[in-house]
Amino acid sequence: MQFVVLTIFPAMFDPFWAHGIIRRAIAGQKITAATINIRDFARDRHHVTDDRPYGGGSGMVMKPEPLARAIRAALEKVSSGKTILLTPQGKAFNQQLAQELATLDGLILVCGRYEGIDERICHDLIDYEISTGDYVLTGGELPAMIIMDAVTRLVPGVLGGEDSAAQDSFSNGLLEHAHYTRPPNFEGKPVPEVLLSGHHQEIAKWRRESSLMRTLLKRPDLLLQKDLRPTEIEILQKWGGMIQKIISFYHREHGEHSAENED
Ligand code: 4FM
Repeated sequence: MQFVVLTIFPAMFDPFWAHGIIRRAIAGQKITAATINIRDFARDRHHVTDDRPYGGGSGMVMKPEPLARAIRAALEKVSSGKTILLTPQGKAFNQQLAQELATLDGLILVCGRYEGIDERICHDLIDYEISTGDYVLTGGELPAMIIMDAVTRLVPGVLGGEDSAAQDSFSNGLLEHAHYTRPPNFEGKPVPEVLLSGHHQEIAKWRRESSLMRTLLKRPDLLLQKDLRPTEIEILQKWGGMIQKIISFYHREHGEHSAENED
């Protein structure tokens, strides 16, 4: 995977390239990482990249000519690269989109600044408009790092175990199971016993249930979207039955027809 970032603040990316799994992926030649300074493609004396908006109003707009030249320079560098503009108006970024992007050979990430970029850039020179979330930042640089981070760990050979990315949250439509490490008792809270038992089958079963339970409690929307497996339906039915029992017990204790003292 080849990443090229277009930005007026290339130095923001130096610490990003220099740490952790991203650094290792570059060292191991699983990815390449480069920045292009949009300012270098401005041809006036002061290398200006912004201008006042037509129609008036406050704030500045990113000029089209330097940006267009920078994108064309990036396209020459990256064979079969796709261009991405980071913008709140884009398609919502998620794990599925990360997986799609990870299959491509090169990504050119275009980071705007100021109040926006000239609309005419988008039509011919941008393949994807992507948003990392419903909030407004001062530029596309942080979203570009988010995309590269999520995509890099999906590039074959970047993560240690071949199946580490396949076992992620979201790749199966569920959140990850709970994790524990030593000590066996931390501030009065013990590690679930089954995890200390060494029974691999029981541990796998516990993790599947933990995963489903966490998703139900924290992100029920994910369960509504997911094509559930028969074993998952079985577990949900078991819990549903348990909840029904608790409610029935409550009604028996309080008397089903005593509407005068409800709740
Ligand atoms: C984008 C500022 C373009 C100026 C931004 C320009 C964002 C997001 C975001 C800010 N990008 N997801 N949310 N960008 O806020 O992707 Cl010209």
